Amino acid sequence: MKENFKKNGIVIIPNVFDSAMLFRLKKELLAATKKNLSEQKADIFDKGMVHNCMLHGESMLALLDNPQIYHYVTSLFDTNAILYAYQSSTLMPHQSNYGTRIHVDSPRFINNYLTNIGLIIPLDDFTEENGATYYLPGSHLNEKLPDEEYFRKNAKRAICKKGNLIIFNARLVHAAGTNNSNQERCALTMNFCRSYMRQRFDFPRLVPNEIINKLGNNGRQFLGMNVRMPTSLEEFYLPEEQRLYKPNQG
Ligand SMILES: O=C(O)CCC(=O)C(=O)O
Repeated sequence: MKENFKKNGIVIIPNVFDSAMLFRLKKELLAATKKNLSEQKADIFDKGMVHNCMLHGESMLALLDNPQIYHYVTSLFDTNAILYAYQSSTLMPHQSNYGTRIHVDSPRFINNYLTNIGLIIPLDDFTEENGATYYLPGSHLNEKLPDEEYFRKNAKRAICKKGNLIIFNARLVHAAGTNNSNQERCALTMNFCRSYMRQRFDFPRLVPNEIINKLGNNGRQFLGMNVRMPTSLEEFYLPEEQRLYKPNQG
């Protein structure tokens, strides 16, 4: 698996999430999407996308503590990894979304060094018809992105079942498809970065304490709770067990 991940920039792990959990996740995501669509400004670039999914339901929050996610992120990437972003990538019937453009999820290219890792959690089967992700195997090894024609000709599809977990190097060139079916194609996406990088949102400040308190150690690590910066000398000199920037974070 590790070799495939290194060579192709992507692996698909079967049977990670059971149907009861998928049911709950999809219900929470659809409710959050509906609420979002009624509240979002009309002209934002990623309309329909739910950001910061940990705020929108117990099951989506609990994914931050999921032992399988922790296992794959820490073994394929970094034991001190933190969450860069946690959002949705749903394709409504007969629609595409912001992810449909050909893109990479990290603008930085450092030869032979992984800065971010991406997860796609399909909450519906990914099929050719409903917009399964396109990706170009091995493209994470190049700084330059291919042109549209080359990508479209050589891209593969991440055809897989709901409950599978798609893990990819954030430099892999990919694109969501277009959903040509009559049902929505729901998915959650997470992106993890190194512990010394900045997150897309300041999660330790953004997520209310009562939600953070529901997380275990792994979820707290992902949220960035071990690498918070002191805002005063008082916070800097806190006793070891209360330190905001914990030791040994890489
Ligand atoms: O929804 C998809 O198929 C792709 C998602 C995507 O492009 C992303 O996570 O960056």
